[in-house]
Formats: sequence, structure tokens, C-alpha cells
Amino acid sequence: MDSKILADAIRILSMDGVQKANSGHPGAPMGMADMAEVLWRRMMRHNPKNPTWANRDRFVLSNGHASMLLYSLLHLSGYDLTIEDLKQFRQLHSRTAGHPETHLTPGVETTTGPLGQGFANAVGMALAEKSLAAQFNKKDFKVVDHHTYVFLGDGCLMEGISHEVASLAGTWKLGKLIALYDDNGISIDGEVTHWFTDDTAARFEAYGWQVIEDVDGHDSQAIEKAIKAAKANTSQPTIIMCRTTIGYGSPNKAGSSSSHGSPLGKDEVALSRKQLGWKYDEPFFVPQEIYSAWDQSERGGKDEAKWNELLASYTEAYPAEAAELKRRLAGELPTGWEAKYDETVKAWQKEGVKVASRKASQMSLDLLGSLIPDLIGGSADLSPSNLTQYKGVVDFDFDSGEGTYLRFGVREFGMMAILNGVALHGGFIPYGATFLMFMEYARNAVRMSALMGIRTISVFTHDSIGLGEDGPTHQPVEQAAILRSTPNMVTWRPADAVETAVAWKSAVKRLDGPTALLLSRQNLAPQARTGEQLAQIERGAYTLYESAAQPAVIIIATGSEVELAMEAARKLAGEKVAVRVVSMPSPERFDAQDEAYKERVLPKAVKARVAVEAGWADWWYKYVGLDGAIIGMHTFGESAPAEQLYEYFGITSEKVYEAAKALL
Ligand SMILES: Cc1ncc(C[n+]2csc(CCOP(=O)(O)OP(=O)(O)O)c2C)c(N)n1
Ligand SMILES: [Mg+2]
Repeated sequence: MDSKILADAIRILSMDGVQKANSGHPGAPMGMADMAEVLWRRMMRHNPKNPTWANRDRFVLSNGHASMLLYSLLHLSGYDLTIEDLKQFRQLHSRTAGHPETHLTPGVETTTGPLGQGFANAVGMALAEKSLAAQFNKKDFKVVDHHTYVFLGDGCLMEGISHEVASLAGTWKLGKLIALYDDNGISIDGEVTHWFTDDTAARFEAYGWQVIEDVDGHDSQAIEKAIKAAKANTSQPTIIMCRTTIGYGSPNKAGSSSSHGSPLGKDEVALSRKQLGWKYDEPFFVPQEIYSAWDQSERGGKDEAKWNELLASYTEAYPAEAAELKRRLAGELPTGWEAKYDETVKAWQKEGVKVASRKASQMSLDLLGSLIPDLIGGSADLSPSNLTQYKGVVDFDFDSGEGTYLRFGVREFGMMAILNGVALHGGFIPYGATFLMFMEYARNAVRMSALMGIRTISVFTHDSIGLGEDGPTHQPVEQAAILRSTPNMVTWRPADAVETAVAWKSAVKRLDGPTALLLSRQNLAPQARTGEQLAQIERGAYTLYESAAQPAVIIIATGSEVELAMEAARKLAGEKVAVRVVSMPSPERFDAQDEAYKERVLPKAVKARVAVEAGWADWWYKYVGLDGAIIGMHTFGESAPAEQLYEYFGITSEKVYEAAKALL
């Protein structure tokens, strides 16, 4: 069957979907339909009947506003996405959301919409493939062997993150990453020549990519030839620059930004049908012969069956490696790791280790690294400060793909979005590090990790004014509050080495979302705990100290300020005040506990409460109420040695003591 008609089916479904929803973006799907037809029907290895087949080629729609393209592709290829689903485009709880959301729709590899980030996710997926292949493939047994394809538009390439990740992809020699650029010369404001005049080809050549220029994005032969050339080059990522017409097929809106983000209109839809030569007037109707030509179930099933055979013979030849690979792909942790880990944490509790929590984090990584080979990650050029490089970890080798320590350079946003891609690919526990302040640079990727519900671990060190002399540009104030206000994010701000180790454990065990570890630059005193208290750390908050069973006043503290709370509490206890200190390293974990536990730790009847944290004070009203007191930050920081700053901002044990007294 003529590939033009098959591509037109995408165009029809896309414009009908947008028309029915009376909302959406028809132009990009209509422009990219030919590229998509070649890729999905001829090139990509995927099985619609098993969208989670481990060795499938990955496809990312970085210009996520073209969501109807992806839904049409999934539907036509034979995935579990019906024509009824397509008719529900953009409606509440449908599987065809405004922008593609992974976990909502089978076959959608990642959630896209924030431009540029899908591209970064794709880089992460290609990185994961390369690393996993290096760890598990044997001569004659390429059990990990797939490509990662990404569609991206002008918007993606204008975004700064595209620079960060394209640069890394070139350096990392991600030869199985293939980007197809929808070069239509249009973005929302009109013709991009007025704001986007980069020489994109020269730019990608400079990154070390193979660039295939001047491909007619409506010529399926040319597209196929380009993708073949891209696949043939295994040492460089490839960008294929496809010249396309936005809204292709629409007589009055093609080539214009008017087709970008609103329905074509009933009349124009009819005219487009005519211009395309589409014979069927009924919306959403696709004739059986087109469905048959599109269906990839048989081809995909064969591809997967072939791979299953390969995996079976690999399992025979290398049973241990095969078992390990299967464990990794299933996202299960190795058996027995936790008991060994806990033993060491108990030993730390006994010894009383006095280190900064960033150092404790590295010690935790030393331990985790020896127990769980699934870790992959690194730092955005702050390895010596973030302390993410652990015992025995080896730098990622660009040629062989061996080694799991990643030096992201100064690219926080790119790093976090790449880690999202790694997590989505599977087989790894990705982590990345920077100063807590520069979480802001990575912010949207951190949010996307929470939205997608995937396991990424952020190591955010230098977590307060406690970092000292670098001053307010580097001192986080509102960042913990921002992270804690992000749905499905779990933060930890541990008070000492033991709490840090528990935070890491909790992060590794958390399968349905990201964890942010907020860690100190300065040393933290070890706290004494009973076995019961040690076990309670995982619950996010617990009674660390009490002078009497019924407290008159409760002091809630996190991280470096737990020491101050303890000092104040001892002084109060000396005056026979019934005082309790609650250490709350993870408010989100605490909120998730049962009511009885929460009542035990923070009895509602006790209204005299003081919170202390060298962060945004207002956030703590949630736990102290309007009758409580908060010792925290109300302004930006200052440049000075840390001890002076704590004095200057009034974050001292004396102030905590006074605040508690005032409440009694
Ligand atoms: C980070 C981000 N900023 C802004 C937007 C809003 N937005 C959606 S599409 C678009 C224009 C994109 O242009 P292009 O990629 O060329 O898409 P085309 O018009 O060709 O479909 C913008 C600004 C967004 N989705 N993400
Ligand atoms: Mg464009």
C-alpha cells in the first residue's frame, strides 16, 4: 500500500481528534506523519502486543504537543489504544491526555510537553542502553541491543537543555541515538527566522553528531534512506533534518502557525480530506485495509520471539548473568542487601560518627555500591563537593560503555532529565548531584520525575546558609519548601550519619517516585538512639528525645538544626520543663504514616510547638499551627562564615529555647 495513504491516516485521526476535543495541535502531527510512518512501520522494532518488551526500540516524542501523532501511531500499529480512546482526546481520565503521559497510555515511553526534555530523556535512554549492553552483552549474545529514536521540533532545539544533552550525547558517543528534526520553520509566534537563526547542522556537527541534512520530510524513500544511514553509524548519534510543512494537507493552514495549536475548523477539515484525497468523510473512520497495512503486531511479535530465543540461549550459556539481567530489568533489588546495609548502619549508631551529611551520603554510597550494582549517576561538575564518587566506582567509558560514574559537567537540567530517561529505560537506579541551590536549574526535570512517578535520586548538598562564605547566590532558602510542595516528591534532610544512611535506603527502596536528599556541607553531631528510634527513622519523623512522657512543648527540627533543638531541649529539661524533640528528616514520609503513629509523635493536644530549620520559615506553620513558633529564614542569606550567619539570622539554640519558653 502507498505509504502516502498510510501517513494520511495519521493526519486524518490527528485533525479529527483535535477537532472533536476542540483543543490541541494538529499542525505538527500532520507535518511529521510521513516521518512517523517510515519509522514506525519499517524501521522501529517494537511489539504492540507487549509495549514493555525490554529490548524494544524506544521512541520519544519530544515535541509533545504533537500528542495526536503518537496516539494515532499507537492505535494504528495495534497497541491497546482504541478509536474510542482517540475520540476521548484531552478528556478527564482518558488515556489520550493533552500531552503524552507514560503510565497512562501503553506505548508512551515518557511524559513530554515541556519542550526539550523529551530529547534529554531520549539521551538518558540511549545512555542506559549503552551501559546495560556493556554490562551484560557477550560475544554472539547481544541481549541488550536497541535504538532510541526521538522526534523533536524547533522549540526543543531552541531550549537550552537541548544544548546540554546534545553535547553530552556527542561526548558519550551514543551511536544508537537517532533524532529526527521536524524542521518546519514555524513555532507559535510565526516564522522562526525572526528568532531562531542558528545553523543547526553546524551546531550538531560541533557536538560530534552525524548530521544528515536536507531530507524531504514528506518523501518516505528519502526518510528511510536517512534512517538507514543513521543506524549504520554506531559511533556517533545522528540528527536527521527533515524539512516539513506544518499542517501538511490543509489547503489554507499548511505552512502557517495557524495550524500549530488550534483545531483546523470543520470546513478546513473537510477541505483537507479533499486535498489529501482521503475518500471517507466520517470522522475517525479508517478502512480495514489501512489498518491491516499498519498493524505491527505480527512483525513485532516475531522480533520479540527472536529476542526471547536469544535470551534463552544466553541464559543457558551464562545463567548467572542472565538471572542478574532479569532481576535488573524487573527493577528488583538484590536479595539480602538490606540486612547487610542495616548492620553497618547499626554500627554507625553505636560508634557515633560525626561527619557532614554529604560525607555520610558518600559513606552510604560506598556501602550501597558494594551491595547494589544497579546504581548509575554522578554529579554536575561538583564531585568533590557533592561527594558522590564512591569506593570502587569507575568512570563511564565513552567507547566501551563500561563504568557507571557520570561526569555531567555543569549541566544540572540536562543531568536530571537524562536521569529520568535512564529510570524510564529500566535496569538502573539513577542518581545525580548538585548544590541544593542549583536544583532550581534542574527544577522542571525534578518535577517531571515526580509527575511520572519514577525512581530518581537527587543528592542536593550545601543545603542552607550553613554553607557559609559563598553567600546568598549559593545559599538555599526556599528550595526545601519548593521540593516539599511538589506532589509525589519525597525529601529527606537528615540530622546525622545514621539518618542519612536511612534516607538513602528509603530512596533506593522507593519505586514509585523520586527522592531528594538535602545534605549539609558542615559536620553534624551524631545523635543517640535506641533500637526502636533507629527503626522509626524510616517513618519520616520520630521522638528523638523527651524529658517526660507527656510533653508541655515539642520542638520539631530537621538536618543540621536538630543539634540546636537538642541543646535547647536539654536546657529546658534542666529547668524541669517537659520537652520533646521530634526529628523530622522526611515530612512526606511522616505524613504517610497511620494516624495513631502521627498522634504519638505529635499529639494534637500539645499546641506549644517550635519548629527550627535553616530554611523558609513559613513552610512550618503546617506542623506548629498559628499558636506555634518558627525559627527559620525570612530573607535571602548573606556572605559570611556559617557560625556568624546562624547568629545573625537568629537560628540558635538560645532562640529555640526562648521561643519554647514564650509558649509555655
Ligand atoms: C518549555 C516549554 N515552553 C513553552 C511551551 C509552549 N509551547 C508549546 S509548542 C511551542 C512552540 C514550539 O514550536 P515547534 O517545536 O516548532 O512546534 P511546531 O509549531 O512546529 O509544531 C511552545 C512555545 C512548552 N510546551 N514547553
Ligand atoms: Mg516548528
